[in-house]
Amino acid sequence: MQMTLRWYGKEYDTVTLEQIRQIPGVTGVITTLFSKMPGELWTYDEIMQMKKEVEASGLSVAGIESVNIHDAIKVGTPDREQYIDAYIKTLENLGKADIHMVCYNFMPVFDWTRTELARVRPDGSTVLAYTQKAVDKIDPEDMFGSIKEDMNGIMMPGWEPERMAKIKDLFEMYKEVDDDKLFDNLKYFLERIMPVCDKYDINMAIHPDDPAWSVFGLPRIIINKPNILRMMNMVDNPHNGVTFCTGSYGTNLQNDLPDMIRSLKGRIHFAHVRNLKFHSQFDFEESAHLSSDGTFDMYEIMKALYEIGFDGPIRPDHGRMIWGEQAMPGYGLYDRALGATYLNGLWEAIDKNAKR
Ligand SMILES: [Mn+2]
Repeated sequence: MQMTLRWYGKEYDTVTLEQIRQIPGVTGVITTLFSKMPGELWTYDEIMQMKKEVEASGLSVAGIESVNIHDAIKVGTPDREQYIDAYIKTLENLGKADIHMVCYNFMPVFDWTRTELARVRPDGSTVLAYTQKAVDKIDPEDMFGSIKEDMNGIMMPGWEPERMAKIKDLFEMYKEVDDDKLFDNLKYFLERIMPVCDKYDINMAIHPDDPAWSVFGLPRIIINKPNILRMMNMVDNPHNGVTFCTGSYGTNLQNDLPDMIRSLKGRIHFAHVRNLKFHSQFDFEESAHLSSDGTFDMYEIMKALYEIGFDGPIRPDHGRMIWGEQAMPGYGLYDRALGATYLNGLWEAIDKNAKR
């Protein structure tokens, strides 16, 4: 595996490449062209400019998170063709730039849903949190309002004001889309892009829906083992793979994370590893990475990744906000650096034990 950190680009991120480079064992970043709207073409020159900047700091671009999918593709409207064509062109440009992993998601309307971006924990740290009760009480539009207020003026992926201004229209678009239709539209998209992925050896890594169940009545499909195996089988190409995000699949306590990892051998192209602390089945917060601080056994998760021969990029996922840091919620430097170090420690122990 290659340990990485997510980096949004110097205009958007409070963390610098120089800081990331000083985290022991972190050799690459997962980045994006953050100003691009879903459906917009990424030119070769723009990609190379970003890549050169990263490489000048001594790090590599280990992959892209994300190239976002336009709603027309998810809904399956006739104008999806132009957006798929643009997506293919973007993949081609990434391939030419020698970038071979692309994370994306197929979530309708919202990228992810949390009800609090700064829940205070007993130790004074703040974390992202989710309570179903809060979601059941509010309107999706109010949801956007409250999230926006909590962002410290920082734009967050999937919650771009331009998109959220049209939230009513977005819900209207998805009215006729159920789980099966969403699967069909995903299959159509994947079949169209697989030839360019084969040509340039690009691993597509779908990110699970977060939380892993339907919110606000919208369909959600990338949520559990049967659904993800259905997706792997419906387009049976090794380039059709997943981002294994423990914090997202883990929102559903029915999901056995190490078992899911083992069932996806050869198809996990990217891993997000973080822990959650559950207070009840539908009330959880994003704890520190350490097993004892949350609900998941991080050793078993890393061991399952090790045992399937996972060799892609991995990153600590959202971190707590600690030591007075001001950053995009979940994306500060300090706690993610602690997370990377902890995950590297687990990996070293597992590796040495296996070779003994
Ligand atoms: Mn994730």
